[in-house]
Amino acid sequence: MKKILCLFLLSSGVLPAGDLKVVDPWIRAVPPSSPATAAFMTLVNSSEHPITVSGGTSPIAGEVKPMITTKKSDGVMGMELVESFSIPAKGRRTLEPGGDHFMLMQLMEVPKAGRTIPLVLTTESDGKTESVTLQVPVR
Ligand SMILES: [Cu+2]
Repeated sequence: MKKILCLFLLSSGVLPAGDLKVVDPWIRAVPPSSPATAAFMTLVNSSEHPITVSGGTSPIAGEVKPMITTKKSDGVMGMELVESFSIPAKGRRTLEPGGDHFMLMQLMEVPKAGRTIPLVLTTESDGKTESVTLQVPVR
């Protein structure tokens, strides 16, 4: 049954809605002078294929990119842009403060606590590109 479903999805050319679930997304409120902020969430892949998320778009930011947090040998924390986040088949990936996140750069508007910000993520699975639109609370 699962094999038949998978073949059907392959031929349809569309990543079905619901394959990538986004749990508890939020954007960090920042002071007005801040050039960037971060979005956190848990990405849950309910499909039989790995899903990658290469970033996205938001009306408040010039760029939305996946970033990881790094720690140098001297203990200094830093951040590094990565090509994408991958979520294994039937797996999940948690983006949280001090770890992975989406960086919202070149802020055109400062996200204030209590607001809700649209965020569109670009996903790829099995060679097909899709987008997932989120309404993300700021806190
Ligand atoms: Cu960052």
